[in-house]
Amino acid sequence: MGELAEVATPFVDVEAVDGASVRVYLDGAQVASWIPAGGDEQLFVSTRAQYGAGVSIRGGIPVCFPQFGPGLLPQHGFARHCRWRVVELVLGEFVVLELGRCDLPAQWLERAAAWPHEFQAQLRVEVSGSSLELTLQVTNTDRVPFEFTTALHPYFAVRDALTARVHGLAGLSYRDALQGGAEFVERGDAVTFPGNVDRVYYGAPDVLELHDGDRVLRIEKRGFPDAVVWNPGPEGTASRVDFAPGDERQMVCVEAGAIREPVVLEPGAVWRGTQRMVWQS
Ligand code: TA6
Repeated sequence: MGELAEVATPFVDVEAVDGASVRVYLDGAQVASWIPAGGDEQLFVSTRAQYGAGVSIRGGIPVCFPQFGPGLLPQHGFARHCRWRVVELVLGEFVVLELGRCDLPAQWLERAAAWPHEFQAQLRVEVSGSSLELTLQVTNTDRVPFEFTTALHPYFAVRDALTARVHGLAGLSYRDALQGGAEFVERGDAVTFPGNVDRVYYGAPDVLELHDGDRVLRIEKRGFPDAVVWNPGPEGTASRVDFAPGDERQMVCVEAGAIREPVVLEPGAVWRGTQRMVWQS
């Protein structure tokens, strides 16, 4: 396990024999680097990102659980602010990290009072060749059913967000956070990022494509019904201390989520959602 001296926050590197690699921080179980075999960095992390206990790294792949977006809990839930434990590591293949209610730091136990459930969350991160696969598994270890919403929130590095396009969402209904949560139907062939874009697409197909110049990233999902696209635009980066000016041109988020309909989990039941990214050029 590695540790960056200046930030003293532990991470795990998984390096496949073919040269593909991924770095996962224990804080937030946050993937912060993915380099496919023969490729270069596919994830964006801001130069102003903060690291360490309790903070979420600006970029990489935050885990939103047990709440996506704002609500009773703080924005995106508490999982991204907690230190996860490594429970399995197969060098060159995958790592599994785990979080349970017993792992929540004291300040989060208080703030998580709105979601007082016993749970076990596991994130499996597997890297190989041109793909990266993340599976979030949630088990209800409580004595009563509980509900949650969730997302895996990758920040993909792009050469220029102004020319990046996401294909596969045409004709779908979406909720636009920038229009007070009003719902619309996607009329374009592709979603573009001329500025701030913040949408949840309902019942999204399990395969989307991110086109960035001549580069194509295939983004697959299983178990997550919804997809989110986000770019903060210049106002969004200016209003957050952990973004640098101009970062909005270097990233787009294409997320897999269970958002419109909360997942309802009975005691002992298990839910799984997977997002797989395949670098195609
Ligand atoms: O996934 C999109 C979104 O929920 C946006 O509404 C935007 O706020 C973004 O995530 C980032 O949120 P954060 O709390 O990390 O600044």
